[in-house]
Amino acid sequence: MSGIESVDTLIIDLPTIRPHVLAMATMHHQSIVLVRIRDTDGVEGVGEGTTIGGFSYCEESPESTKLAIDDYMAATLIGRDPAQVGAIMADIARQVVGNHMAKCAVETALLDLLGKRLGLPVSELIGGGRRRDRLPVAWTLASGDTTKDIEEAERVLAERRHNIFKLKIGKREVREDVAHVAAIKRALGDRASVRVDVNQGWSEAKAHLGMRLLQEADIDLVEQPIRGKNLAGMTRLSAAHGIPLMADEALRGPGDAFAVASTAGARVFALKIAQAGGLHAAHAVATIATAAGIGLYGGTMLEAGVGTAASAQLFSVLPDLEWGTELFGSLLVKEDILAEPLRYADFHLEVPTGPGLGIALDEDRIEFYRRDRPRSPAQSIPAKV
Ligand code: MUC
Ligand code: MG
Repeated sequence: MSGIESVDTLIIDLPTIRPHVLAMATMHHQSIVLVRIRDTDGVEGVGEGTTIGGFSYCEESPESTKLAIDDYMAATLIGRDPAQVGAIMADIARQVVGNHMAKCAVETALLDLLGKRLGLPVSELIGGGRRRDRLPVAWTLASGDTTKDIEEAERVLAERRHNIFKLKIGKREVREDVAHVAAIKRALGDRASVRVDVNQGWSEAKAHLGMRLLQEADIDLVEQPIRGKNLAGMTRLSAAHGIPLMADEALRGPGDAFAVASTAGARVFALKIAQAGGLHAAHAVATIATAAGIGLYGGTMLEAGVGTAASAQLFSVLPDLEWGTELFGSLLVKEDILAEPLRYADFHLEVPTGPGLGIALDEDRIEFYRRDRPRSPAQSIPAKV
């Protein structure tokens, strides 16, 4: 039997193609935590733990993710049979509360390693196997400028890359934000689905106004308008408006999924492997949603290639993905760390078919973008948002 021999982590700061403006942060780069787990036969599995905007999205940051793996999870992994993914993750769960991004990175690496050993894609190891080879993929318009957003949407529509757009709002006054969204919807018309993500930026009163105005503007979906912890408010908003409310920050794993489903707090769930605590936890969230008649959307924490491939493997096995996915993180960074880029064509992402995650790493880019590489001040990427 081969055992796990080493666990290594790295923080990698990847500049974005443009500033990405969200209600709680403006991203100029994406910081990912790459985990590499190697067994005694020299087979390596990789995983990614990624959040958004340092500590501004949730209680985890790239630095805390790295620390959780190095100081609290690695010892549990060393010497274990890498095939026992469930048993290893259960032991980690007993020792570490929360830290979902770190758990996701570790579980992803174990599944990648196991898939490589067996010669099977991760999709064949979870949830009954693959049901689709390509996933519809949305793009987020978040330059902060209406004209630029319309130009960007027209460009990617013409390239047949995306025809679903998510707009990040919640920073400005409700009417100003809705005017921005409505202008984009008017420009795109029926050629695209337009949705918004408020990232918890509104009070309940603002959300009532916003949802009414967004419905009038023919917007298809409103993501996390108020705090994810305010389930009663989400239930009231969902009941009051025809436009569907999608839960995102409210869903930190199966327990939250059960709470939101049983209080009718959302009609759609954004499924995120990082937020749920891994692929199996995200699959459980999906099962709860399906049982409750809640639609599914394949969400992202804006992971780069490794996390995007892992999410794609999971989303490829789900019975129904009514709202498509937003697995575009790899396109938001100027350069990804994959040897071969993920393939986006005809409004879809192709799910990699090779063993494990079906990807290989570009070691030169990893060396170049790793945060701990010595560099001159002029070359440095700010470590914090
Ligand atoms: C979020 O809150 O959904 C997903 C797409 C995007 O632009 O931001 C993320 C995070
Ligand atoms: Mg969101």
